Amino acid sequence: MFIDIPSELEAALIDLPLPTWKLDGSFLATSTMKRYRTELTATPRFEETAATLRHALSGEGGGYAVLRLGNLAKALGTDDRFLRLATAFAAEVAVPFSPFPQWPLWKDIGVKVDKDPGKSSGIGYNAFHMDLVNATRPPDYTTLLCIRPDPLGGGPSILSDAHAAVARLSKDCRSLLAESAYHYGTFFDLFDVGEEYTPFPILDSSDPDEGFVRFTAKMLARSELSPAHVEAARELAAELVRGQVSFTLQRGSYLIVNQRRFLHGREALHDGQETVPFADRRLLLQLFLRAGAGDGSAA
Ligand SMILES: O=C(O)CCC(=O)C(=O)O
Ligand SMILES: [Fe+2]
Repeated sequence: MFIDIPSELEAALIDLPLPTWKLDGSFLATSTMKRYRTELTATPRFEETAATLRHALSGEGGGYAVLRLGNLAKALGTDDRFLRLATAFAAEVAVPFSPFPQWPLWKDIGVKVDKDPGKSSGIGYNAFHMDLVNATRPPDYTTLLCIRPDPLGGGPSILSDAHAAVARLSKDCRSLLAESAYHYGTFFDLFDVGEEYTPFPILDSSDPDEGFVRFTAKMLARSELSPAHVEAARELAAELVRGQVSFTLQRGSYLIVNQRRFLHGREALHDGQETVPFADRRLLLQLFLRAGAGDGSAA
């Protein structure tokens, strides 16, 4: 699931004149998508790299990929030109968009020592979850671009095949997970992710293999649930951990997760974050993607 950029493609990408992107509402504009695609298609070995990426995300057994853009980050730095390249790769998978009106396309995930340690930008264990779990139409893909890893060496990403974890549960447990008995978090001011969904079922019986496993292990500590539903959710959380893979994102690594297949999270950052100046702490940029009609994963 790790994808290296062939060196001749890397060389061409360094010089690629990608223009600043335009938005159409909360989505990347079609004109930008077309322009980026035209530029990329003219580079050597691009089509096969994009095909490998799409296959890793949607092929049999797939569901996530890490595109290694570290050499490009080294050559270009990690500001605008690099972000345009990452956006162009993302646009080969689905349509980039921002559900948060206060954020442009990419959202910073820095490190805040005072925040709830188990939440986004906290320093602790960020348990298995899908992003925007309580929206009726969560983003089809969530993506994380590593600008700076934890300088103290912590914070590996964790990923787990959600449907494989569900398949290992008992029938009784799965029945409980299919009940509309779960809820998590707040919901306001979000674009293009549907309505607030509360309470929701974790398993959507309409499409057992490709539907979302609408889960966040964060609900175990933060939402009031009945004892039977808590127990079922705990069993799912344990199976996700049993099946997990983990790896540390390096500078320039771009993690793309198909939210219909895999759930994600992150191990704790290394102790001592308060001794690291804010500007040196781990920094990711997050971008969401919406699958279009006709590619087999439309919402
Ligand atoms: O910090 C990470 O690696 C993951 C963050 C995350 O999953 C989130 O903010 O939704
Ligand atoms: Fe997340």
